[in-house]
Amino acid sequence: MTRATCPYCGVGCVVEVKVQGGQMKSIHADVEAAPNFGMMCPKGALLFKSDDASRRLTEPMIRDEKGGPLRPATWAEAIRKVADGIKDTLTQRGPDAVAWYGSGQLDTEASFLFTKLFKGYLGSNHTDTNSRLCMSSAVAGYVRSFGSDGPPTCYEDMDLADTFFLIGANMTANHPVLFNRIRRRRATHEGTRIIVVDPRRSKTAEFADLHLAVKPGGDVALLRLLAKAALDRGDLDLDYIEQSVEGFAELKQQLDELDVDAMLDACGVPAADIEQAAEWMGGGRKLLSCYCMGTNQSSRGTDKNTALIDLHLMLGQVGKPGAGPFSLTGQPNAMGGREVGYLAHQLPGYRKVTVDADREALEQAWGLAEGSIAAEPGRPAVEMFDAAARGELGVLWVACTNPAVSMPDLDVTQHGLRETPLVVVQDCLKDTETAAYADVLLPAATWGEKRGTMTNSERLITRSDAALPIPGEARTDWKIVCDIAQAMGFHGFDFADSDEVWDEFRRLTADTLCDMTGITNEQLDQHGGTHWPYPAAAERPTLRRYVDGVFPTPSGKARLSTASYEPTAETADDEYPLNLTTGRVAQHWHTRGRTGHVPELNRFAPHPVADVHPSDAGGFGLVDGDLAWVESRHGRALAEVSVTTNTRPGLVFLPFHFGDTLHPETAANYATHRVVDAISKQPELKHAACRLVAAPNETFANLDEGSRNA
Ligand SMILES: Nc1nc2c(c(=O)[nH]1)N[C@H]1C(S)=C(S)[C@@H](COP(=O)(O)OP(=O)(O)OC[C@H]3O[C@@H](n4cnc5c(=O)[nH]c(N)nc54)[C@H](O)[C@@H]3O)O[C@H]1N2
Ligand SMILES: Nc1nc2c(c(=O)[nH]1)N[C@H]1C(S)=C(S)[C@@H](COP(=O)(O)OP(=O)(O)OC[C@H]3O[C@@H](n4cnc5c(=O)[nH]c(N)nc54)[C@H](O)[C@@H]3O)O[C@H]1N2
Ligand code: SF4
Ligand SMILES: [Mo]
Repeated sequence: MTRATCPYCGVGCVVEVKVQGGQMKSIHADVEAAPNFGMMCPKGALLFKSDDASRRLTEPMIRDEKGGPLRPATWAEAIRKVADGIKDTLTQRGPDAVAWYGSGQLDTEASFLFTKLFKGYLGSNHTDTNSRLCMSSAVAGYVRSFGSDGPPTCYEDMDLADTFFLIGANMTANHPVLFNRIRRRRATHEGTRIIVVDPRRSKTAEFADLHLAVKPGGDVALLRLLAKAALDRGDLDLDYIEQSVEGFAELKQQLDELDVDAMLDACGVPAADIEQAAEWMGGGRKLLSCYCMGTNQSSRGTDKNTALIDLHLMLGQVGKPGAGPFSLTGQPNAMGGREVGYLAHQLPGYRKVTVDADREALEQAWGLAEGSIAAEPGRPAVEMFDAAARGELGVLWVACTNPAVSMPDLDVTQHGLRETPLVVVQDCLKDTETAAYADVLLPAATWGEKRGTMTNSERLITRSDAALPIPGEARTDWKIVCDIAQAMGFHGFDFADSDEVWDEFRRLTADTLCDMTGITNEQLDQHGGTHWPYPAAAERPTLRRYVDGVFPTPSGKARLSTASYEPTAETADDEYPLNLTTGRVAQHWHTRGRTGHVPELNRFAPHPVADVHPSDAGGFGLVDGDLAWVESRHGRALAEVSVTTNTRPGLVFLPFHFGDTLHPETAANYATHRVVDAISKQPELKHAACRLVAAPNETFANLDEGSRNA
């Protein structure tokens, strides 16, 4: 038996892998072990069937000319090509032409070393990741309200809350083990209430005591109405506000002057339902809010986050058992990536590139000359690909992510990949949509084959071990970074193993807000996991943050915002009368690298299905089961139509899992757009104006298998 952290969602389930005859035979979870205590979802339980040897990239490959064929290469040749390409680009075009696009699925060790190489040694802050499409509004929200990233809450709060406010999160599909925990609480604690805010009647909404079918993008209007109701009901915790919160007078004035009718119209939720929700959220009941992409993937993502945190601060529901604003992480190590500072504005240990002392601390620790780290933030993901499309990049190194499916507005993204002279793709599969653009393919070891560390949604750090040998010539991600850094002549990358990398990173967190100096390799091997903060001098890890009501802001108080409702970037009009939202189904993980090859999962979702309300389908001449193009101003995506009242009139829901390897023009992201939140730079993947066009001559090869969104 080998212990590993599930490579899928941010719940971070710890599982036991059983190997027999050189193959994975089964996956179990230990009932005693945190964080999942014996629970798993079908995706996790079927992991042992998810490795498709025929698709594995087991040797480096090189394309000698753009668009030409790939050929096998030795590591020496591939490393040389990447190292020389970076060196030449730096000399000829400077550090702004060198970029890395990574992933919240890399382990902490690899994410840390990519950050160290690019920001420290190459002088390029152009490192960003798919977390920009995922968690950056949550980061911006926490920083704006609390002065620091990182959730205040932990999973134990789900065993203690009275009211769950799930906004923009379809937890039955996407954080299933946590949703089970919430349901267990309701089953065993009388009076527990679950409120779900989602424009769709998702499976999660079906379990709710109250479903608020908010208009797409209407969350800030709803949250302000809830704050006003709390104020009017006398539910505010004035002592807490007095001691721990600033900005109350301004927000109160905003609420006093709130145009209630306009806000009711903007959110589309009946006033009586808002009153009911306010009653269940107030009265001193322990309130736990869980939120995810419905709040983050918005041109108002930071405002949505802070308006929610404002509500918690005014109700005094922060830093108490069973209470708090809990941002659910999507990927298994997106939290760890934030800790190592892999986003374009960050540095390891929750430091920032713009802070002199932060840069100096790392330059000293790494033995680099003063000024080695650039003081300007790099380009966030969408800008990075925009720059690529303008021909401004010489090297783009993509690791552990499939942007040719997952980035918004794919035409621009794919153009950027074509325009960049040296595209390096580091993946465990050879035939991803992004690999089609690679000039060098670097074969990576994947889950189950390597040792490494991850941090889940509740700041719990766990360690995975290798159950199987690494196939062929593949190497671990952290080792590939070291090999290339060393080929460029850099010292500081001569680690004997991944434990040494962890030790270097851990020490760099000393005296920072995410201090992990107490979390040694030995400890990670003994325990199921350990929360941070955990300074070496502390007796135990910190389960909940801000319990003393003191926040890492200049005044020590949390900050209320005056965020106000603004519509989505695109709104429906005569030409494009519908609103497209995109998201996930329970069976698939992102671009289906694994789940697309597990028959038990794929059978239920073999191709994209667009949920369309009956009042909309007829107008476009469509009936259930038809194929149609979901068309926007940016492009179109093919899907099977499911006519269902689970979506609001005017709203089309399309999963983004399917890329061109399934069928040309199926990716939802051909139809999404590139507008980002002004603060977090997260793209608005949840809203684009669209229309439907019947596609009677199209077919999916596997149409007979049938499927319906979960
Ligand atoms: N099965 C599965 N699980 C996953 C993943 C996966 O690919 N598959 N991916 C993981 C990752 S990386 C992430 S980030 C998470 C994402 O987890 P979630 O955020 O739960 O997933 P989504 O389906 O993207 O979006 C959630 C909901 O937001 C709703 N929504 C759309 N617009 C709005 C709006 O304006 N307001 C509100 N309140 N809601 C809106 C959608 O209808 C949808 O039901 O899941 C993780 N878990
Ligand atoms: N329209 C729309 N678009 C979206 C979203 C949405 O809701 N709507 N959600 C966004 C969000 S939240 C996210 S997180 C992204 C996810 O989007 P991506 O990150 O593009 O999706 P994945 O399919 O998880 O890509 C991971 C890649 O890493 C490879 N891989 C697996 N293990 C390893 C490993 O150990 N090492 C290396 N080097 N490679 C490995 C896999 O084969 C796969 O190619 O999509 C975003 N895009
Ligand atoms: S809930 Fe998430 S972490 Fe747990 S088994 Fe399922 S996919 Fe894996
Ligand atoms: Mo995500």
